[in-house]
Parts: sequence; C-alpha cells; structure tokens
Amino acid sequence: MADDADDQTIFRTCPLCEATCGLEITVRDGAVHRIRGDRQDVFSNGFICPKGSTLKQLHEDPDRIRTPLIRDGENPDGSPRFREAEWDEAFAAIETGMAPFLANDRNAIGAYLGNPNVHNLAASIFNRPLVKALGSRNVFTASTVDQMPKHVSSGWLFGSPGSIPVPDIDRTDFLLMLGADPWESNGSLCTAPGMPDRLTALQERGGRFVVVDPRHSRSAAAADEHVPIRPGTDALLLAAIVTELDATGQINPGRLGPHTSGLDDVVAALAEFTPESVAAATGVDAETTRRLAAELAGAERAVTYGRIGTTTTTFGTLASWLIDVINLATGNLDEPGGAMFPTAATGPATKATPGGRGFATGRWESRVNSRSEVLGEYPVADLPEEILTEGDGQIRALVTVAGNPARSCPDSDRIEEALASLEFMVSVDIYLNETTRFANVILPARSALEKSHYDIAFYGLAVRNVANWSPPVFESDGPTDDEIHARLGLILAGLPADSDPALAYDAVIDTVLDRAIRRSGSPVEGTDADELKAQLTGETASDRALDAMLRVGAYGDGFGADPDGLTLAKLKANPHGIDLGPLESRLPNHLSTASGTIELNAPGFMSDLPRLAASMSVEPAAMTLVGRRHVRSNNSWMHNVNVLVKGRERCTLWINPSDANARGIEAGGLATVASAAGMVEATVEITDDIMAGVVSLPHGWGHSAPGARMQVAAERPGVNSNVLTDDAVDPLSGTSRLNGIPVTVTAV
Ligand SMILES: Nc1nc2c(c(=O)[nH]1)N[C@H]1C(S)=C(S)[C@@H](COP(=O)(O)OP(=O)(O)OC[C@H]3O[C@@H](n4cnc5c(=O)[nH]c(N)nc54)[C@H](O)[C@@H]3O)O[C@H]1N2
Ligand SMILES: Nc1nc2c(c(=O)[nH]1)N[C@H]1C(S)=C(S)[C@@H](COP(=O)(O)OP(=O)(O)OC[C@H]3O[C@@H](n4cnc5c(=O)[nH]c(N)nc54)[C@H](O)[C@@H]3O)O[C@H]1N2
Ligand code: SF4
Ligand SMILES: [Mo]
Repeated sequence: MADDADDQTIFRTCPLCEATCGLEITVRDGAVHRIRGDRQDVFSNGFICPKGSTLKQLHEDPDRIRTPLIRDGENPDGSPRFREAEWDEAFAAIETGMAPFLANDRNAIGAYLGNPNVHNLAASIFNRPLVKALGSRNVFTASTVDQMPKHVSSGWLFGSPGSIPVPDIDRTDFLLMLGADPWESNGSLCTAPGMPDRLTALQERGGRFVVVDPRHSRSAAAADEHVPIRPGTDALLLAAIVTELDATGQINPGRLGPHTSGLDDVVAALAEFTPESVAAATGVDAETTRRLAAELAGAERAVTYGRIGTTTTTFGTLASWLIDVINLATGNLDEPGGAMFPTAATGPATKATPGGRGFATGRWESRVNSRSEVLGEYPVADLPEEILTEGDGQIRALVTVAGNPARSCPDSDRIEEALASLEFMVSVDIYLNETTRFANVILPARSALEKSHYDIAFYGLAVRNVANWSPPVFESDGPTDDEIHARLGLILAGLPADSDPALAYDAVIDTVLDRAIRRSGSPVEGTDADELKAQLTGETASDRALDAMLRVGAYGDGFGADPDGLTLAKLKANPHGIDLGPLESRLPNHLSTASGTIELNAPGFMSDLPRLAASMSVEPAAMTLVGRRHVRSNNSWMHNVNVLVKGRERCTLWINPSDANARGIEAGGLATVASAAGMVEATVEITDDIMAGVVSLPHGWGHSAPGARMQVAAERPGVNSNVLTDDAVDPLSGTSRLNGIPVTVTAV
C-alpha cells in the first residue's frame, strides 16, 4: 500500500449518509487505490465508517448502469428485458412515452424522489424545477417515510419547515435521545461526523446521555442509561415529561418566554398525560419519567433529540413537537448545549426582525385517500392507490429519481403491483433494481466519484457551521447529472427532447440570483442579474448555482461587498473544508411565523391531542414490529457491495427469548411474520436486546426480484420488511408508520 510518486490524492466528502465525513482518496493508474478518512477535514477529523471506503467498489461495480437502458420485451422467465441505448435515443423515447400524458392532465404523471437526491448537488439544484416543470400534484418523496413530521412541527413552531433545531451535542451536559441509533446510522437530522465519538466525549467531560428505544441498540449499550419503550408511544412519554416539569415548577423558557405563544395553553392541554397515566401504554414506569424530567431540568445544558423511531409512527408530528416543547420549557432551545439552528453557508444570515408568512399544510388533498398535501407532496403511502384506482387524475406514468419505493416504502407488494400496471415509467438510477426493473427507460446517473459534491441539505443540520466542496475524482464521457436532470426536466415541461439543457441551467441560476436581488437587506439587493452571473465560477451549472448561493449567503462575499467572504473559489482553495464556527443563537429573528413568535400552541398540534389521549386506552397489540439499521448497510441499495454484506446474515428477525419460547420459535430457524399488509418468513435471532412484545427486522432487503441486476445482493437476498408495512400514517404529516406495526409471529 506504499504511496507512489505518481499517486494523486483527492479530498472528498462522503455522500453516503448525513455525517459528511471527509475522505482522502488516492488514485493510482486511473483507479482508486485507497480511501481513508481525511485527518485534516475540519469537521470529521479522520473519522470514517466501513461504508466510506466502498465508494471504490460502488464505482467499479460491474452491475452499476453506465449506459441508458430501454425496455424492449420480456425475458424467458417473464421478467422485463432491456437493451442498451444512446443518450439521445433514450431522451427521445422519454419524450414519446410521456407525450400523451403531457398533452392532457399533468396529474397523470407521478414523481417519486428518493433519499440519495439530498446527498447530490445536481439533484438538490434541479429536482425542484423538474417537479415544477412537470406541473403535477402527484409528487411523492422519501420524506414521508422519514423526517416529514419534523418539517411540519418546525413549520408550525418556527414558521419554516426547514428550520429544524439540532442537538448541540458537542456542548451539552445531558442528552435524551429517542428512537435514534447513531452507532449504526451515524446520525440523522444531526450532522455530526463521528457522532459516537462525540457522545463518548460528552460522557468523558462528565455529561450523560440516555437512550429511549425498544431495542438495546449499540447506542443504548454505550449510553449511561437505556429506557425501553413500547413502540409508537414516545409522544406520551414526552407529554408526561412536560407535565412533570410543570408539576415541579421547572418550566423556565428564559430568554424566549416573551417570544413564545401559548406555553400555558400547551401545559394545560397536556395535564392529563402524567408519569402515572402514560406508564401502562409506554411501558416506562412513572419513577423513570420523573427522573428524566428532573435531569433535563437540572442539567446546566440539556437537550432532547428524537429520530426515526419517533417520526415514523402515527404520532410522529406530536412527538417531534413535544421534543421542542421540552427544549423550550427547560430553557434549552436556541442556547449552546441545547437545540440550536445552524446557519448554513447557502442560506441567508439571520433576518433583522422576526416574522413571516408562516407554514400551512393541506392546501390540497390526494384523490383516493383524501390525505393532505404537505410541502407540495402527498404521503408515499398513497402512491399505490393513486396508480391503481381508475378515474380522473389517476397516475398512469411515473418518474423515479434515486428512489427504490419497491423496497423502501410501505406495502411494497402493492407498490410493485402498481408499478407493473403503469403505462410508462422513467427512472434515473445507478442500478437495475427492484424498482427500476419496471421502468421503460433508465437513465444512469454518474457515479459519486464522477461529480462534484456539496451538502446543501446537511450543512443546514450540522452541529457546527461548516462548508466543504469536493471536486470529481474522475472525468466521465457521458452527460453530467446536471445535463440528465435538465434534459429530463425540459421534456417534462413539454419541450422537445433535443432542447438545449442550457435553458434549464440559466433558469436555476436566475432563480437563485433573482431571489437574492429581491431580498431586502441582501448584499446584492437591486443589482443586475447578468452582471452577477458574469462573475460566477464553476465548471458545471450546479457548481455555478452553488457559487451564487454561497456568495449571497450568510458568509458570502456578496459579489464584492465583503472581499473576505465565501465563494466557491475559496472552498476550492480549502480542500479540507472551512469551519465557520460553533452554532449561534438565532431566535427570535430567525422566526418566520405570522405572529413572529414561537407558535407553541399551533392549532394542528392542539387538535391532535385528543387522539393521543385516546391511544392510552386502546388495548395494545400483543406483538409489534420495529426496524433497525446496521452500519454496513444503507437503506436498500448498498447490498451489492461484497465487502459490506459478506459474513453473518444481517437480515434477521430479532425476538425476545420469552416470545420465542411461547411460540416454539428456534434460533436460526424461520418464523412467519404477518401484518394487515402482508407476510414474510425470516431467519430468527433470539436475543435479550429486544424487549418482550416487540420484534425487529431491518428494511431494504428482499433482493430476489426477477429482472433486477444486482448479483451480489441476490446471493444474500434477505426479506423485504416493507411487505409488512401497512397503510397507517401520522395524519398531520402523512408519514408512514414504519415502527410499531401490529404483527403476529409464528414458527414455520
Ligand atoms: N421499514 C422501514 N422502511 C424504511 C425505513 C425504515 O427505517 N424502516 N427508512 C426510510 C428512510 S429514512 C428512507 S430515507 C427511505 C429511503 O427510500 P428510497 O430513497 O426510496 O430508497 P433507497 O433504498 O435509499 O434507494 C435509493 C435509490 O437510489 C439509487 N441511487 C443511489 N445513488 C444514486 C445516485 O447517485 N443517483 C441516482 N440517480 N440514484 C442513486 C439506488 O440505486 C436506489 O435505487 O427508506 C425508508 N424506508
Ligand atoms: N448504516 C446506515 N446508516 C444510515 C442509514 C442506513 O440505512 N444504514 N440510513 C440513513 C437514513 S436515510 C436515515 S433517515 C438515518 C436514520 O437514523 P436513525 O434515526 O439513527 O436510525 P436507526 O438506526 O434506524 O435508529 C432508529 C431506532 O429507533 C428505534 N425505535 C423503533 N421504534 C421506536 C419507537 O417507537 N420509539 C423509540 N424511542 N425508538 C424506536 C429502533 O429500534 C432504532 O434503534 O440513518 C441514515 N444512516
Ligand atoms: S459515516 Fe456516513 S458519511 Fe461517514 S464514511 Fe460512513 S457513510 Fe460516509
Ligand atoms: Mo432517511
């Protein structure tokens, strides 16, 4: 592994998860020779997980699609058959396939955008215009199997769905962490590379952290205390903590008191949720709840933080809200060591005054299930019925971009049935997988190593203010991701397939500049857009759009107003990133609610409380299913990397010994898990690491679909847990219940 004089070293941020680790990539003879953590990275300081170095394997994967594919019939086994095509031919086929739908009701074309889009610069810049150009209301994303409750909660509380406070884990003394397992996931809605190390540092400086989770996860094992909880009941526990804080006279919003509306209303409305009243439902005894409240109130700096286990339940929005109610009530919102709002380099500086237009959901409703629009999209739980139910507005054609709904979304058998029934489908992806096998045309996105990178989304959720741009490691002959997204967007706008993508490039850059020119107080207020445009640098359109965002952003050079300010060129000159400092308090001016206050008692929250109260008297299911993650896996799409999947089988059903005994289920044997939606047979792992009455299966497996082309994954297919996920959603955000699904479990 000795370095060669001709080796080239490139520093790059890992795009695989939210942690944004810096990588040091050595290239020898035109191939990746080695990938290790970049010790000089200003944020990750050398931390890397086992997935980071597999950018090499992903890049070299013979199954990764490199040429557009057009479906041209069936294989002998009935699975779809594809042939390779030229790019122009593929775009022309999309134009032809979409034409009948574009000419009539645009709602007949649906769009599903998956998770890797938020880890991709071109997609971050182009997806929104693409969806706008399409002009369909049938838009779905992975947000409604993930963080949508937090957007709704933040939207109502602070006025903007993007204003999500993150736990300031580097400076806190006490962390209450619910439904998150950063030892496996490396953190979410909390970009903190090396999060496990940071939590260990919290302990070393005398602080504590407590994990609330039905499983004794690796994070729970590392914590000072593990509190097992019955799935789906975190909102009850959190409500009881608020009541306990009130009962002990420990509600102290401090500085933010005058900028908060409805704190008394909220406390009064939560009075029926006491440590005693919720104990039977949550499985957390009153004593423990009281102690957690006392610790949160007593610590100098404390923070409550919740993730997937709290959002993907039927009370996801209430749980997300209550987390911030507690942070506010204990004086820890917007304070160092509490829950703070990052100031991203691509966003504006804090405004001069609080207030704005606020946030609303439910501006329109889905056709079949009448579920509310949130952020311009429908719950992905509605996708299959919107495709399968005939009538005006039925989805008959679909575009998927970096998504695998056939594995990652609820009731996936029904989704597959729906995908199979489409008249036309286009996918932008890197694999022919369980979802894209239904496409008529697949456009291969570039490999991560063939594009520049900047984490627009995650620096807005980071525990320090940071900016880091990465160059591509390799050149490529094919179109850039910009070109793929631009040309697809132009076709979906109704323009000819051979339209110049520069039309779209200009449009995205104009949008960024126009917004800044119109914003009062911006450094370029009132200037001429063309003049600014001429000053942009960057080789691709998305890099130039990024340059524009950075320059008019919170630390930007304002196109000359502050010569020391941030530009893309400055980031290029700093390959290990630029640290812009610790998080700073931003309230009240950061608020954009109509009242200019934190609207703690927004009607949406208050009107859902009776449902929460009613849940206490519902007889709980005898057995429920939760998920889990493993550090060597990433949702559904990294199972084709041999170094990650080799070894012990990971797609196993965890069951408590008492539940296994009662059912005659044996370790290593098979058990049947059945829900209202479907049934799977999974290999059993008997373990005390899961509480009685709960079983756990990881998601993203089930790689035996005919026609998919992921050879390594097919050797260890596992089972698809989302066959079991039913139609239940959190009504406020439309987010699916992926955790706490009622199931029955029997020996095979
Ligand atoms: N039961 C259960 N289900 C879950 C979850 C759970 O906890 N439990 N978690 C949910 C969560 S949090 C999420 S975010 C969703 C994810 O849901 P999805 O985003 O729909 O699914 P992924 O498995 O991430 O699939 C990503 C797709 O993008 C492709 N891809 C990868 N890189 C690129 C790229 O650079 N460009 C392009 N164009 N394509 C690329 C992959 O091949 C794959 O097809 O899953 C959800 N599903
Ligand atoms: N290795 C790896 N890393 C990833 C991903 C991956 O698939 N693999 N996915 C990425 C994505 S898209 C996301 S969104 C993040 C998610 O990041 P995390 O939210 O940290 O995700 P998980 O590791 O699934 O942790 C969720 C925990 O919630 C617990 N849980 C389940 N139900 C409940 C409940 O009702 N209450 C409580 N309190 N806990 C519950 C589960 O047992 C599990 O331990 O991870 C990201 N990072
Ligand atoms: S923790 Fe996430 S960002 Fe860091 S190396 Fe692993 S996958 Fe990449
Ligand atoms: Mo996610």
